[in-house]
Amino acid sequence: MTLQREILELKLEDQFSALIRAKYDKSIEECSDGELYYALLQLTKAMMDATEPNEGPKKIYYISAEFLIGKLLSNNLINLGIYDKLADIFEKHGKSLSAIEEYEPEPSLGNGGLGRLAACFLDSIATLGLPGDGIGLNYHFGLFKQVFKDHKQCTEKNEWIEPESWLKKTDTVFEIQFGDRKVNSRLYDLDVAGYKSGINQLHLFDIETVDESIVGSGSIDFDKEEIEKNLTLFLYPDDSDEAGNLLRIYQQYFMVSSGAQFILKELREQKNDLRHMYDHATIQINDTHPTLIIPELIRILVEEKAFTMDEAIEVVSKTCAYTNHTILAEALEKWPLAYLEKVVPQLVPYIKELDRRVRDRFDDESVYIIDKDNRVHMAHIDIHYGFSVNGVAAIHTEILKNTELHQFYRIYPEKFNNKTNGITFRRWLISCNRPLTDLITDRIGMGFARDADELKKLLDFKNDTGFLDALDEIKHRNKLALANFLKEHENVQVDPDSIFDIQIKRLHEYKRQQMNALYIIHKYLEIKGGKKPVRPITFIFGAKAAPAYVIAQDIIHLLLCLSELVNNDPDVNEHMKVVMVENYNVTYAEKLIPACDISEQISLASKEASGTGNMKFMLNGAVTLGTSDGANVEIHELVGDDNIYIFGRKSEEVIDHYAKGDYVSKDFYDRSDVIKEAVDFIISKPLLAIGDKENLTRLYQELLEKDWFMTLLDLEEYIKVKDQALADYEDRDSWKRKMLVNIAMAGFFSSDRTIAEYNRDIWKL
Ligand code: 26V
Repeated sequence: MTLQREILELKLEDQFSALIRAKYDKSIEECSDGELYYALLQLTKAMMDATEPNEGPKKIYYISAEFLIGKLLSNNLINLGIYDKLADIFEKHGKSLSAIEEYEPEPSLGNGGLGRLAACFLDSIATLGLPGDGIGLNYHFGLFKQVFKDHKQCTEKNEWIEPESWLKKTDTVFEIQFGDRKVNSRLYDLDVAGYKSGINQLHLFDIETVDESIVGSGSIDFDKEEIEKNLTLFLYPDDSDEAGNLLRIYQQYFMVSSGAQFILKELREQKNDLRHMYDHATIQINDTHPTLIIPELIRILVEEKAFTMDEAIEVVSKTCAYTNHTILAEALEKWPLAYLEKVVPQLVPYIKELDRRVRDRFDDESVYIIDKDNRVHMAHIDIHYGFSVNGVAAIHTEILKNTELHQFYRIYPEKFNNKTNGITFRRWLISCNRPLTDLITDRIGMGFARDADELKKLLDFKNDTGFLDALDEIKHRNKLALANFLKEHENVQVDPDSIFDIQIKRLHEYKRQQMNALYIIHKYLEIKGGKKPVRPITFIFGAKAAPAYVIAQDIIHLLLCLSELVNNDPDVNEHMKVVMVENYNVTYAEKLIPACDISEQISLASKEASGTGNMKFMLNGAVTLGTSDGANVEIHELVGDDNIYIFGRKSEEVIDHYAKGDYVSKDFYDRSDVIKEAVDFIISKPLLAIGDKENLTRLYQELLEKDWFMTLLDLEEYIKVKDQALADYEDRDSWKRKMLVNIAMAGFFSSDRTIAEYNRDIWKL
């Protein structure tokens, strides 16, 4: 150890010891892990406070309904460059930093990929030293916490805000107007530390009169009409009735009006000319939830800043850019004009004016903002009145241009661009997989933490058996750690020598967890029939389903019933296990991903805009089993045929089936004994003995009579290719090489690259 490092370490240790002496009057040894966590929280916040902010003449505001930030301690320590030092200090005192990290509650300010992407982007924006803040809402309970009862998903509130937390209460308060009622929005800030770089902020707005007590314990029910009390309690409150829909609009307007006022305040403080707002700010609209910021800004400029309508529209259109994250029709928001009239009547004349101008210019109903049923198409506002429209993976952007948004592409070809998603390697490698990080650093240094392309240097070790064995050993160690965790948390014993096959993502029919379930049934029946796999397989799932999404609930039920059946069947349970983890979240992902052998990315081609889990798995040495969908296509191009398992119909064929309406699932069922056997098993005696007849029968019928996401179309090929992957796993040397190639080629998927592209093409900071 160099003298300088020794002094630095001493200083940090002294600093920390003094802090806990003052806080608890104890030594490190005497503190509990919980106490150490709160002390570290305080130290880290103080250090971030003392770090320079990223500044510059222009700033990006990333506005999003979701920021799935996960726990922050480990990431902040890494980015401040003190993680290793602290880990050593704690070890010296008989404590473990990873045990201390467990004390942090995980905020659930997001649902899935869209929210996690926003969090990765904040990390990369700060790391690249760009001035850029997030704007969102401070949900007190966030997305629900999932618990399983009777093989079904139940929902509870997820409390995460403690008296001491990362949130910093500010003095900034804005007035928000809903018709003739006014409420106050208070700003809370979270520091976002870049990797060995400056600090940015995540601005989370909260209604001042919020009242957590209106929600009972262990429940997520509350009075949807008590806006003053409920507005910032939950992310995506149930919208199956009018009150729920109105609440979502209240939330959206609260977010954008707070955001707009905040941005204008910053511009004013910096004495920037609002007439050139676009020279000082870009607002990146993350999916359509924040779309109302466009009419809101126009309204403010016209009513309070003496702009003409033409001027306001021009300035705002040059400031706002839109990212599309899905082509699923049900996710493209369309609010009834009548609802907007109820919640934000002051915006309605502006929305009508924006629509009128579109109608003046184009004689094509499909691009109107307000349709013939008086519904407002949020994405259409973004596309007409923003300067950039981007998709999130190459194939997704092509589908937007050629199919989904083709009418718009014809009008505005120059607005469309692709920005393939990425992930921050600080969290998804350095923080979640220390052993692998150490191995990589040992061979190629730490440069990849800033320049992810340096991972390619690992290709030099393709024939180095020492390195390949070390990789394999690390994978095994991570599997063992996960097995221990699953024993403790899910009460299931899995074999660390088995193949870990993992599918973790939101539950949705298009992601086809049900296809994986049918494979499991197929394997189960094979084993029952005497055909044993060479090596045991552990199938792991993690997924939350929207409470009102009936078929998704049925799929969860099937998975939980299968796990009960398989894990307790002595003929089978030595050869396979099925685990559905409870309350899958970012923290869980950080434990599952480093331990994965096969990464399941099996969406129906054309439906998964990008996926980002696929990138995280690849980076941690898992091999993808996937369709030609989203970023899988780009992973395939990078690693080549030998290092990925691709199956299933291509997007063109799928889109063609939708256009012709000629997919009939029953035909596939009738034609194949394998399919028939697997599907019939859903309503077989052994499963009905465990599960609920209503749920299982409904799912069975759905697959036979509708199967909108074409599970049966790809099932046979899925079984074939998955069996091939499992067989190939036995050629250990070749599999280790596949792992290596996946890690080495993952550099492209660093969110630093994605953000550099956003900056180059859209933000121009
Ligand atoms: C839609 C809905 C509709 C029902 C209520 C809740 C809810 C919440 C969010 C959304 C929008 C979903 C958009 C989304 O999450 N897209 C995902 O974005 C990821 C980041 O770009 C991408 O990797 C995933 O492929 C894409 O599904």
